[in-house]
Amino acid sequence: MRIGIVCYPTFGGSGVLATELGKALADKNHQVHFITYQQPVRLNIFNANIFYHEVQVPVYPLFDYPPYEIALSSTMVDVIMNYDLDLLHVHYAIPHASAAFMAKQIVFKNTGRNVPVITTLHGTDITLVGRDKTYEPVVTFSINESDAITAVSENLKSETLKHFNISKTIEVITNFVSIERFSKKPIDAFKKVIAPNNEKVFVHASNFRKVKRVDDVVKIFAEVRKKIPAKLLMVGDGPERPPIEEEVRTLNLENDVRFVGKQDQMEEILAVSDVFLLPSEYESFGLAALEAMAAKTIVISTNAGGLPEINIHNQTGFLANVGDVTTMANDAIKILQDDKKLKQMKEAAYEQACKFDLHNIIPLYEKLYSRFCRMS
Ligand code: GMT
Repeated sequence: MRIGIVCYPTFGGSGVLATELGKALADKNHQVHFITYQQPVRLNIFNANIFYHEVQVPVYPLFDYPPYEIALSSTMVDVIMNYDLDLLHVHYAIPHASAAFMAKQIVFKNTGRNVPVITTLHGTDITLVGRDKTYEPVVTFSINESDAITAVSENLKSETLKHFNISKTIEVITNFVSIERFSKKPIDAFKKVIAPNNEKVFVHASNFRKVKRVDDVVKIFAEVRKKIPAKLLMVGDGPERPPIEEEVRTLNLENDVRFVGKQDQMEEILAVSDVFLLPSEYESFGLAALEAMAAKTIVISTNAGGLPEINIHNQTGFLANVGDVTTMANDAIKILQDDKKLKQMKEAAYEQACKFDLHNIIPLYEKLYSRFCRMS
């Protein structure tokens, strides 16, 4: 099939997932056309089946806010017509679903062809931004106008139905991980650099927004560090990073906490890690946690949103209420003092991640697409 994929090209989970989906589809001989304003970060390979179309947004002195959505719709129209796309799959509703609706109308008017649009809901497009009254009517309309709607977890499906007036079925197709990529053997030299005295390694990876409660990561680590020699790697970047760096200095933890910025080789970092911390206020799914589990790193997270659908309490890691840093720290201390149980949990985390291997999930998308296949 010839599939158009629209996503945010940044390090965010929806863009990562959409890019990995496109790469996996290309490996299965589908022709995949990425339509974004920048090369997606994980689109770092050459594959003859992958095309990248950059959305150009011309500036004009009149525009305080250049109309990105119009430029995006126009690029979609151009790619659909010139590459004869079979369907458009848009990730993150805002503004991709409404831009796709507009493109679909234009193509229909010009050619009489009804190009199917599939919208995948990812998280804050529903739970935070999308519910704001400045966006809600357009989000509701464009979700309902999609030919198919998918959500990345059962929790996100129910949140969508709770907060929006949705007249169509929402199908759950969970996020996935490449087990092959993330189950790398730890590189000893790398481990030595991070934890020269064989300290336990904690990792947190996110876009450092408020919803991630990054300050709780530091609070948990500070408690653990009082009892256990440990290091914390903070991966990623975002608005909360400067105050958190300040907090780390105030707590005199700067020798044990390293901010390593955005990283392409997450699998190498995760391979030498013991515990992934994700104390978020909300996660529709928690793709970063799933990648950690695939690398045999246990997850200590909140029980918010879709996290309990991947992280099983006392098996693959631990769950606690949002803000309960004491429980999260105590769980970490306990498990790190019990090497046998830690090893068992790491294996269980890996086994759980295998259920979400891309080879299990990609066929679900292909099956969905095939429902909209043209007969000719
Ligand atoms: O919704 C967001 O906050 C952005 C989005 C992203 O682009 O990073 O993250 C969401 O989608 C990911 C991929 O499906 C999920 O793994 C994240 O849990 C989800 N984030 C939230 O729900 C906060």
